[in-house]
Amino acid sequence: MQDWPGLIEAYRRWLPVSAKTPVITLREGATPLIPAPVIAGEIGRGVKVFLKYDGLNPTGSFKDRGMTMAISKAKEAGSEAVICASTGNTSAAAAAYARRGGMRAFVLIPDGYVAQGKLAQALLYGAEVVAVQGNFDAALEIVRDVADRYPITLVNSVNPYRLQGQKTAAFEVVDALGEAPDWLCIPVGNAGNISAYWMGFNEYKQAGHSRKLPKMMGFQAAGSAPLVLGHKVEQPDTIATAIRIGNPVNREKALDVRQASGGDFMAVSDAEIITAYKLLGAGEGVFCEPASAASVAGLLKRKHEVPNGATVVCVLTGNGLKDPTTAIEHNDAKFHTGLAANTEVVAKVLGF
Ligand code: AN7
Repeated sequence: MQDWPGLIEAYRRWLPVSAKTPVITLREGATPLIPAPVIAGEIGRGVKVFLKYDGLNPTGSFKDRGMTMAISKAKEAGSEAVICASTGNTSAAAAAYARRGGMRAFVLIPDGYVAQGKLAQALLYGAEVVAVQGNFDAALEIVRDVADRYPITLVNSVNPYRLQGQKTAAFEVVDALGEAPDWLCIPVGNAGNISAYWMGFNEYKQAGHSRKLPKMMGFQAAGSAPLVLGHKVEQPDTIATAIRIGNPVNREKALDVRQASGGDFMAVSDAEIITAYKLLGAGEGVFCEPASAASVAGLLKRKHEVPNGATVVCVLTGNGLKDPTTAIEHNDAKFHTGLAANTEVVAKVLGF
């Protein structure tokens, strides 16, 4: 098998890069589309469900797709430093790609609301991390100001190159299925990814790679669902810290996507997110982070509306290892601790 070159090389003709662009890559992309028979079984009626497991990117989330583009273009423009606000995954990706490109990375995070693995990554990759006493939305305002005033490139999803890179996930889905799915279920925070997928599906259709476009089904956590409510949420709250966002920057784009695709936005509760998270783990053998499970929670909530025989793709945006704390607190496993290291004792507790 030929070595995968990373998504910029693989999809070069679809991306705003030239021979002069220094490609900063960790060979992101080419993530698996995994059949999900247990989830499909909950729906029945010949519905097929697939998981786009973007948690298998180099830093463990879909953010790598956007970051290889944003960082390569920042490097091309001569930038020496990048900055972002983040609920965790953007900071991990920005740090890894910026350092790989020999640039400084500054990241602002909401103090106390970033999953352990993500914080560990930002630190280990060599970012300069600032934890602020405020939520993601407050941190984003600050980094926008800083990027306006100083020679630092902003790499949040207001940076258009981010969405360019992220649209390649839609290409991969169509390449794998040979057609676009009927539904795409996706977690929504800042609404960059849903907008990027829609762009990708449209470009591929225009080029004749697919005949249809999916309905775009965006799911937000009930405690931070500004797109469902139709207004900002001042104090967003959810166990899915990745999507703890009250004022999405790509709001207008996302509303257009909903309309143009005939899709919908809906809120899922933390309890529904955790149910889907556990089903993915113990039912399908797929470990994603809580925010990602919102896509499956949403699909199960809307299962009666899925047409018979339809193909559904749920996007699993981040790896479960990002947030071990939630996994350890929320599972239905039998966990026997403190036992003597003795075969009889162990066999007995296992029920033999
Ligand atoms: C796992 O890292 O906003 O709707 O700062 O980490 O494109 O914002 C993360 C978002 C879904 C939402 N799933 O995507 C950040 C950040 C996971 C995420 C989303 C995020 P968008």
